[in-house]
Amino acid sequence: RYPARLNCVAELLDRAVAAGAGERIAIRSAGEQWTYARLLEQVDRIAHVLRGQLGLETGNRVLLRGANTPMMAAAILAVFKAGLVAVPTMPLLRARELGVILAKARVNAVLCAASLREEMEAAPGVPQRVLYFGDPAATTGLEARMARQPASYAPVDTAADDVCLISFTSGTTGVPKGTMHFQRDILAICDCFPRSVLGSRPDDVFIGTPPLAFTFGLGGLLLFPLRVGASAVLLEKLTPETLLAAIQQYRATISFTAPTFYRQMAPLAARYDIASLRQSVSAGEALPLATRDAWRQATGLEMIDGIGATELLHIFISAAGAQVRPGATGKPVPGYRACILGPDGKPVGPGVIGRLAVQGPTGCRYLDDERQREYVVDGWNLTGDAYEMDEEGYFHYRSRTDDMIISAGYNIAGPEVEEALLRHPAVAECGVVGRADDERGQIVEAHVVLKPGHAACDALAAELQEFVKQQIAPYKYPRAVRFRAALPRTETGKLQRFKLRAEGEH
Ligand code: 3SK
Repeated sequence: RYPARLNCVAELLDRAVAAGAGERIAIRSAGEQWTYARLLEQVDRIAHVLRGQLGLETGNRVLLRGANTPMMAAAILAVFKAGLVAVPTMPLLRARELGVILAKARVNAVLCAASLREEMEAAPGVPQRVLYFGDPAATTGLEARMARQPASYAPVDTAADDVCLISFTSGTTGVPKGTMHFQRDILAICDCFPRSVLGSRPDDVFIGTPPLAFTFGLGGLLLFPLRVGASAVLLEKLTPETLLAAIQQYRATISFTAPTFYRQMAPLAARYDIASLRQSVSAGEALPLATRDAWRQATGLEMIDGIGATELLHIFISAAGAQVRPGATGKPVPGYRACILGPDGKPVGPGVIGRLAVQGPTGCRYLDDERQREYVVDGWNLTGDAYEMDEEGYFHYRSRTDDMIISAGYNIAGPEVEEALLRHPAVAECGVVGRADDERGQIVEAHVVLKPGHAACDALAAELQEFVKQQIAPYKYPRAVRFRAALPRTETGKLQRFKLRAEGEH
């Protein structure tokens, strides 16, 4: 329960500094270190620029664009604190995609990293109020204006249910949707998963790859650390090698990244001293058992798997430590409830695959989008995932509901076939989809990226088919195997199966 009037940054930052945390490190990045006091001052100066100089009013929307840097973090927090609405965007978005967001969110102003200026300027419908940051030579940029502002700013007296964030998701279907979140939602995600599953502490050092523009990164790399007085490491353009090196360098204790990244880091981990790491959180995509095993063998760490959604802001089913059951995502995070619905919309019991339905302190509010009626039904959020609950109340991921392949009357979950393929030593990545077939309705089609040193050929395709048949029910084996150099993914790393399906139709 939160009070009716609430400003999330007053709770996360002003309160920490007032309580004496000013000299603690809030953010580390390449070549920079910001204390809580410095972060607060930067946030306050930006808030003055937004309200005083740009003349923005409560509820106005500010598009934010930048890599994971202290300035990007400060800009997001300043927007919240000033009673405005942050519309963070992925650094990789192109001008046309930015134009869609600018129009849909009716953006009033833009704060953008100077390094991303070109694409921003090329976007259709850019508002007049645009400021760039991160260019030390600029005399008219955000920093120059900040320098002329007072060093402190009183938080705007916002209501707990004032919208402060519109987070866009292109999801895995490619059509962007804006999800609106309240001031209180920002605190709610900090008080659920990190508190009850992660067990975050003031001495923690959070690190990882998700962009701050993705709510997985916003929570894990900014909000969660602030809530407990811990510190975050914000780094740009991480690779598996550089993330391992950064964990070593910053003595990071909690990592946030996607399963594919852990899979790529596992064989390299022995080259680095990452003994400081105590928790590794995997989300963004289903965690294959093979990846969990590889990471455990390489590091001794049992990963924390979690399912989250931009619509619900962060992770709502997960498990850590002794609660982990490999193969299951976990149980509803305390504060959330979940059940499985059958085709008639009624809850089904253990052992039956159905649609995952979730309720909790956060939930889906699409901005002006008809799909709201499909996502929230009778107060339950239908995430689009097919899950199964076991007798112990653990939730097991099966597939996205639209990724179920129906072949000759069999229901086949694409991720289960992917999981089997990933166990083959030649397979780096794969995506499995249904392909229309006259005889069987659909057949299972595997798109496979090979590890270096393995050549695509018919013999290897046949070997992979046989390999799958040895591990799971033979009717699930991929009747078609296509080798490719890379898989299509969203900016947040999710596999775009709709693109794999579309490719085969041409
Ligand atoms: O979209 C997701 O998969 C996700 C995972 C964890 C936290 C937040 C999100 C949006």
